[in-house]
Amino acid sequence: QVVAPGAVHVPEWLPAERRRELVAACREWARGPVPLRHTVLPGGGVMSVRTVCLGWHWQPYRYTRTADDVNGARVAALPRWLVDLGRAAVAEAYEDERAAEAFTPDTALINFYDDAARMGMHQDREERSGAPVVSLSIGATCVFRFGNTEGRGQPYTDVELVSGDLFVFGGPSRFAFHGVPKVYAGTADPDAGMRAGRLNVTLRETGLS
Ligand code: MD5
Ligand code: FE
Repeated sequence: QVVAPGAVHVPEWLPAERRRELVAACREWARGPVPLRHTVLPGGGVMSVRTVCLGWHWQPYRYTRTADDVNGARVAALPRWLVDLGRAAVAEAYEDERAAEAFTPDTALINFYDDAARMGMHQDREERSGAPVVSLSIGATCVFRFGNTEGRGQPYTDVELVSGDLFVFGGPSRFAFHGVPKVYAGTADPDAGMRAGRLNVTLRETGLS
């Protein structure tokens, strides 16, 4: 389950009940105060995933408190229970209670993929923190492409992520290129309340105040 130094995959970590809770919460956050939307890139491209944020609002390529690229509203707060879930995730992946206690996420990016959505290879570089990123996947199975820190191409490792999987990216893996080249249709997770598509929740420290 250690894919690379600092990159740890824990298959089916979230039990069905926690998956259901998270899906229900994401449905509420998707309604507002900032609605789930396709992010528009500076070059005019539109991302195929739909995103909603908590704590801080991610836009290419910075974090803001208000969604001035959507409706101007301030994003919802990151709830304490999600911070605790993130700490439990770090404890599980790294088997390191100190690293878990030190993890203080202040934002969540929630991405919804329909069966046709993809995410191109990119680095997450907007954060001003060396803290790990916690990634939770629910719903349809996808191919997650975990690359290197030099560029978008080879070498990379393709990992299938299924509903309930946890992935933690820290240390030397924190700034690796990564993407989601494929979501498998027909792999929904009705036990989690997902009839179609994939939900990914990432917990991060922005290092901003
Ligand atoms: C996803 N989201 O499945 C992924 C999970 C994003 C994004 O990529 O930017 O919203 S987060 C995967 C991730 C985060 C930080 C570092 C690394 C992977 N990595 O080093 O591979 O929707
Ligand atoms: Fe990313």
